[in-house]
Amino acid sequence: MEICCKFIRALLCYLPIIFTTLGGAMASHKVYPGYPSNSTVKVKQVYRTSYHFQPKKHWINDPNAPMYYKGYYHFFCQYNPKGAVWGNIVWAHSVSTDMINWKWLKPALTPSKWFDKYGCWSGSATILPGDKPVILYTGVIKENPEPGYQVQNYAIPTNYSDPYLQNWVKPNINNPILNPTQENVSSFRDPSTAWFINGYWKMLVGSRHNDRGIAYMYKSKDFVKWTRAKHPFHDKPGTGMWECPDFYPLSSPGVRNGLETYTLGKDHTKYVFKVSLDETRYDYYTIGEYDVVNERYHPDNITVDGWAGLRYDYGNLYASKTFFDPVKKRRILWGWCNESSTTEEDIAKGWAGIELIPRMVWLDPSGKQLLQWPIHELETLRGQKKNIRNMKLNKGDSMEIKGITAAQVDVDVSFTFSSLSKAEAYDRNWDKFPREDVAKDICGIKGATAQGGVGPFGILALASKNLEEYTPVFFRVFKTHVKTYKVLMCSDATLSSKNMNEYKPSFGGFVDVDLADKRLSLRSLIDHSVVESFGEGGKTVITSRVYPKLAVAGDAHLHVFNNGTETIVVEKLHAWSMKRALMN
Ligand SMILES: *[C@@H]1O[C@H](CO)[C@@H](O)[C@H](O)[C@H]1NC(C)=O
Ligand SMILES: *[C@@H]1O[C@H](CO)[C@@H](O)[C@H](O)[C@H]1NC(C)=O
Ligand SMILES: *[C@@H]1O[C@H](CO)[C@@H](O)[C@H](O)[C@H]1NC(C)=O
Ligand SMILES: *[C@@H]1O[C@H](CO)[C@@H](O)[C@H](O)[C@H]1NC(C)=O
Ligand SMILES: *[C@@H]1O[C@H](CO)[C@@H](O)[C@H](O)[C@H]1NC(C)=O
Ligand SMILES: *[C@H]1O[C@@H](CO)[C@H](O)[C@@H](O)[C@@H]1NC(C)=O
Repeated sequence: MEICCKFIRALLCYLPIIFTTLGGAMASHKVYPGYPSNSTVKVKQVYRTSYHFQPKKHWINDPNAPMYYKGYYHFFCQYNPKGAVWGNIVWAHSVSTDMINWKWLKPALTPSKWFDKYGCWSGSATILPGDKPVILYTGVIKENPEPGYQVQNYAIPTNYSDPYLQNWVKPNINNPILNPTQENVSSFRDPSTAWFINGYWKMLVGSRHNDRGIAYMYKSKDFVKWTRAKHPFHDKPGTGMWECPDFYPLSSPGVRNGLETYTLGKDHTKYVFKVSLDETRYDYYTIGEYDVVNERYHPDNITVDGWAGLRYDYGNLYASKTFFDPVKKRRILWGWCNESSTTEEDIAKGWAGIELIPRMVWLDPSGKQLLQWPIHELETLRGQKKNIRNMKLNKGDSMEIKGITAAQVDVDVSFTFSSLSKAEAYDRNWDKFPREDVAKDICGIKGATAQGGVGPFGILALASKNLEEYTPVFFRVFKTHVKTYKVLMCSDATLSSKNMNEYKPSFGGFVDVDLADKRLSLRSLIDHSVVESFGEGGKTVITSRVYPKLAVAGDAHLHVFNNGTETIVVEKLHAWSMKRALMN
């Protein structure tokens, strides 16, 4: 039945892609009239995270303008100060010395001028010479056409001596810096961080023309008068609106140090271009080259352009943004993780949305994809530790990891096996699934309960005592008809909770690994209602939101398991109870 439906969906996919109109509402968020201003009386603590970024209450979404300034990391995000659903958006602002413990400041930008009267939407920071930060953001000047008439503005701090940058001004002169002329006035948003090359500042703005997603490039000598480059920087038919474009240089393969954004176009050859695709609500990137002369981006042919390609996260991550940390010379990725609960549940909780743990990103030694890893500062929250070495798991075994707080834990494990001969056959019909969903669809068919050959093996996160509820995160190895191996990683929320109303997908992604050493590693950051998992050192990352009824707080358990015929050895496991971060 399940499989049958998937095949019908796969067949439908062969028809030309038809994009649905977005039903009138704000392109990115459903609008619930009245609700955005329902104030929260009492915030429900159950499901609140203990070490992921979130405000004391209410709704957050896109990360905005992450940067470092005079000893502090600054983080801004889209925030509804009045309620737990999208609306009344302002720029929340927090500062930190480690990106883990945060101090809440007053909002940096709120609608106050004719050029942002109906909203201060997403944007980015650029550090101008002389250590002068400037924010570029989208202002909404009219409610129509829906989701609003969009322009680009700038804001600057009023006091550069204040390391908290508590006050920002939006000068009347020169704002808006960009008015749509040929661009679609209601699909024109999310200015990127700017870079400087050959005497010009350059930046990108996301847009669309019919079903063609577009990143327009603009250039300026003085940062206030901008003109559009002749061609789009990059575009692609059939992909719909491009939100939050991000573009940055990469160091050589395997080198963890990041590069300053302003060095774009200088001495290196590889770049990342990322967009958040409104139609699918995932973030996609390609690795490619920057043609400085023609002001265009060309994805390499080893990465797939067109959104069947690479994602930062195969679960809930959207509207991400990177910045260069000049202190530790690394590029850091911030991503928004929305709730999987219903709007009614969010209103009852009094909050919605978290930001994922900031991740360091760098180019994999293969040059074919990025690697991502939680910033090392997170490790300062590690407390009570549990270690396991060389423990065998036969088919059907599951072993509890005791002595840690399983609802609030960082677990890092490597699994080994002695042979690939028992790997299940990869069903060639699966390649008929829509390409961007193949891994997810296979995870849907082959869950942890479908016994296999090499795998499924992994962890059971947020498990209730008698396994009425659990969220398995696991690997499964397939052998293809041409005798190569495919490694699938799944994070399956289907059995996470008895609650029927929530969004409980089984997310999946393939892991590009050669298996020569017959070893696979998994690190999961488990935090009450989020399971953020890094497969094989950050090659494949999947985040799930889950809301167990039984496996809460002290009643949550953590297991390792194997449901394949090949014996799996837990070579090493480290699990740390996590302390609570100082959070806003
Ligand atoms: C929220 O506001 C709506 C419309 O103003 C009202 O009908 C509803 O009862 C409110 N809900 C809650 C949970 O307060
Ligand atoms: C600017 O910030 C510095 C450092 O916080 C502070 O001492 C000074 O009073 C501020 N100046 C103004 C005009 O607010
Ligand atoms: C312009 O954007 C709006 C809002 O997303 C969309 O409905 C419309 O189809 C777009 N028009 C074109 C020509 O792309
Ligand atoms: C990909 O690009 C490389 C370098 O430009 C080229 O040598 C190779 O033939 C291309 N491969 C395909 C499949 O187009
Ligand atoms: C392993 O497979 C068996 C048989 O399908 C199933 O009953 C059991 O729940 C599975 N274990 C896990 C951890 O899913
Ligand atoms: C997060 O929520 C789920 C369930 O409502 C939706 O299916 C996703 O589209 C949504 N993701 C984003 C980025 O809004």
